[in-house]
Amino acid sequence: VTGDGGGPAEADQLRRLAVATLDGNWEHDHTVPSRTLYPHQWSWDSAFIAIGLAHVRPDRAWQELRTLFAAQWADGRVPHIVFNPRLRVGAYFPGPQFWGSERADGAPAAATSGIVQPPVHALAAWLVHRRAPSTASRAALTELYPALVAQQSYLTERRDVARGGLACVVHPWESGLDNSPAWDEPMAAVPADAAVMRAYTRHDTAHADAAHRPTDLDYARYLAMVESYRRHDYRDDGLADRHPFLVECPLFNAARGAAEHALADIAGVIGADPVPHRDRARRITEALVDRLFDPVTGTFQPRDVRADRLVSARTALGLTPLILPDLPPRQVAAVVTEAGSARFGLARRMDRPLPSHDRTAGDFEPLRYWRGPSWMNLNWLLWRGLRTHGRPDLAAGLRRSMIGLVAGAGCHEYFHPDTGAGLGSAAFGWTAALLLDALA
Ligand code: 2M8
Repeated sequence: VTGDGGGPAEADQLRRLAVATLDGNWEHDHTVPSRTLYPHQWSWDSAFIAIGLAHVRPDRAWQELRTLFAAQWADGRVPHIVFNPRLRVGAYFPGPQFWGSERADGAPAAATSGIVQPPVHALAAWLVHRRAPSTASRAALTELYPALVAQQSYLTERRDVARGGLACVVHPWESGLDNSPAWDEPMAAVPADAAVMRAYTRHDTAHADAAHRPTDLDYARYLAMVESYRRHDYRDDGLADRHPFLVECPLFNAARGAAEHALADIAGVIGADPVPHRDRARRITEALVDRLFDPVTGTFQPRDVRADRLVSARTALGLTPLILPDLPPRQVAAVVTEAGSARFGLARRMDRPLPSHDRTAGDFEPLRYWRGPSWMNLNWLLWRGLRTHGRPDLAAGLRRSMIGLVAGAGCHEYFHPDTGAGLGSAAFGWTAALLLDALA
């Protein structure tokens, strides 16, 4: 699992596998993360997928983003799932009936969820353009720019519950790392009973081993959090008084900051003003350092806003602020130290894949989803951060490890953090897409 894709012939073979995976998951005007587990369009998956499509099908990369933003809500939120109306009821749980987005003000015509995911889309749009600049890509940037700005405004104006400059996630699904140990402490305050799940049929455990997925108790809490938000038609006023889960996530806010940097770059190309974006980016980075960096542990940790304290788990989320180009040197050094520690094992020659959770922790679970396995998107974010902050040596080590994962197991959704064995879906969109980016 530590190979580098071998020679050009092996790299070509991997590229073909990645392209075939993306082709297989292409559905009319978007890409599904997986045909079995996730048959609709997911928000941050589409951003990562666009980054990969830019290398082979730039037209599809732009279509991917356009289709997603066509389902943007009037308040600027970009829903985490856009449901495909052609699929049978029950193709995914919880489906459109559970979310009931049609009853909320400002929801689009398409059925969607009511929550969001990390805003990595402006960065994706910028990278797609940079990969293949053309008249068409400039037109696409011009078209997407107001929507990307509205996405950011929503998060800044409606989700900064603590008024400290950071956006809250109202559900672990919004973080993208559903059952990360980072959410155990804040989730413990969400009342739920695993027996609730007897009233529902989970779809995920029909396609993946239940031991590799969140538990029924996790799901009962996930549904309780959706119900709490849905009861108020997904409005954000008064969240502090009524919502059981409010957390400032380092990855989510690092993505917000990186988005402002990308919007400044985009503004430069389309003749808009980059300055407000650079200012906002600076304020987000300052707030991130101020509110989420723990000088004692030397890492970034989520803040549970209801309890007003940092969560204690040290997960890979803490490494992701490295994507911010203006992260101060002290925090850059701290993140690189944390990544290179026995917890995560980043090295010029990696002997094991990058885990999603501290591998020295008692609750590290090598097979269970976001509680240990290696994920291509977290690898990619750290890889990008290392290049941004002048660590090409470590970036090269991580890149070899990423390529080695797919060379050893295929385009799996996640990988065993010791053996590199493939887990979850065997034909996963962002794994294929980000591999193409790593191979470029
Ligand atoms: C996973 O999340 C969904 C809920 O949104 C699920 O478990 O059903 C996460 O890995 C998330 O990050 C990802 O976007 C989604 C689709 O790949 O699957």
